Amino acid sequence: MYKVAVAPGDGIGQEVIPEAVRVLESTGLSFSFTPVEVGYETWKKTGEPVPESSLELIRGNKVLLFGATTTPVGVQNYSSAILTLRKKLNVYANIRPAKSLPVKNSKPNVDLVVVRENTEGMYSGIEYGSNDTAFTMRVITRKASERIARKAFELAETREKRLCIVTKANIMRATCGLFRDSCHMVANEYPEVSVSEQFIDVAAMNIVMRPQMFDVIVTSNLFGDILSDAAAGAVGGLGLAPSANIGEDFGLFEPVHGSAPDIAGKGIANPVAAILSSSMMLEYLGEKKWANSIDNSVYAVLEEAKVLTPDLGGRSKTTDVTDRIIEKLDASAHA
Ligand code: GGG
Repeated sequence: MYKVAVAPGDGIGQEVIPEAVRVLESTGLSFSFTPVEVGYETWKKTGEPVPESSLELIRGNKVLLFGATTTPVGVQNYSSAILTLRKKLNVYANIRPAKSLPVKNSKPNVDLVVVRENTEGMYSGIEYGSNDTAFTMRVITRKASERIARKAFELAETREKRLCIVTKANIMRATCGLFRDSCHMVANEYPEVSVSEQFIDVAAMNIVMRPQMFDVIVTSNLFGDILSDAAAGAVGGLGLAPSANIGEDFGLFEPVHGSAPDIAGKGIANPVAAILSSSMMLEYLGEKKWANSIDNSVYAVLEEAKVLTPDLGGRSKTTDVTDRIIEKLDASAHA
C-alpha cells in the first residue's frame, strides 16, 4: 500500500487535487490517502502556512501530492506554504518536464526537463530593508549546487545525455560563478554527458524560439522558476505542466501552476497538470507502467479534443476532463 499525504492547498488546488486522487484510485493500486491542511487559508485559521501538526502528518507518508498556494503581495507575517514545504521536507530537486502535447499552442518535438535548485538562491528568504533600500540575499552554496548538478546529470544520463547549465555568471560572478563551477566539477563524474552553457537571458529566448535544442537544463531557484513557466508555455500552458520535488527519501508532487484565484470555485480549472503530477508520483513509487498509462490517457484526451477546459479552448468542466481520462485509462487497462 502506498501512503500518500494529500494537501490541495489554496484556490484551484482544492479542485484539481481531488481529480488526481480520482485517477489514482481508478488504477486499482492500493493507496492510503492522508488529507493535510497547508496554505494561505490555513495560515488565516491557525497563524501558520504549514502547521507542525501538518508536517508531522506529511512525514508519516512516503510522498505528498500538493495542489497550489496563494502568497498575496504585501501580507505581513505570511511566508509561502510551498517554499516552506520544500525547505522543511528538504526536497531539493525541482524536476519540471516540458514535452510536446497535441494541443494548439504546443510547439512540436519538444522534450526537455528543467532541473531547478529548490532550497536557496533568490528564494533563500533572507530579506531586509527600509522604505528606501531593500535587499534580498541570493545564497548559493557549493553543497547545494553540487547536489542539484548531480541530480541533473543522473537524469541526463537516462535521456539524450545533453545538459545545459544556465546562469548569469558574467554578471553575478560570485553566486552564479560558484553554481557554474560546482556543475563543472560534477560534470567530471559524468563523462558521457555533453555539457553546454547559456546565460539566462539567452536561454529564455531559446525556450521561446527553439525549445527543441534542450534536453536537461540545470539552474538555480529563481531562474528555474521562470524558465520552467516559459517551457510550459512552449508546450501548451501551465494547465498542462506537472512537477516533482525530490529529496533523499521523500517526494512532493505538484502542478506547476498556482492557485488561480480568478477561476477558483468555477469548476473549470484544468486538472491535467495535477493528474500528470500524480503520474510522476507513480513513477517515483516504482509504478512506471501505470504512470505511462495515465500519460497515454491524458495524451489521448487532448488529441481527441472533445472534452477540454476553457484554457485549451474547450467548454468542459474539470470533472468532465477527469472522467474522460479515466474512461481512456479503463479502456487501455482492459484492452
Ligand atoms: N503548485 C505550485 C504553486 O502553487 N505555485 C504558486 C506559487 O509559487 N506561488 C507563490 C508562492 O506561494 O510561493
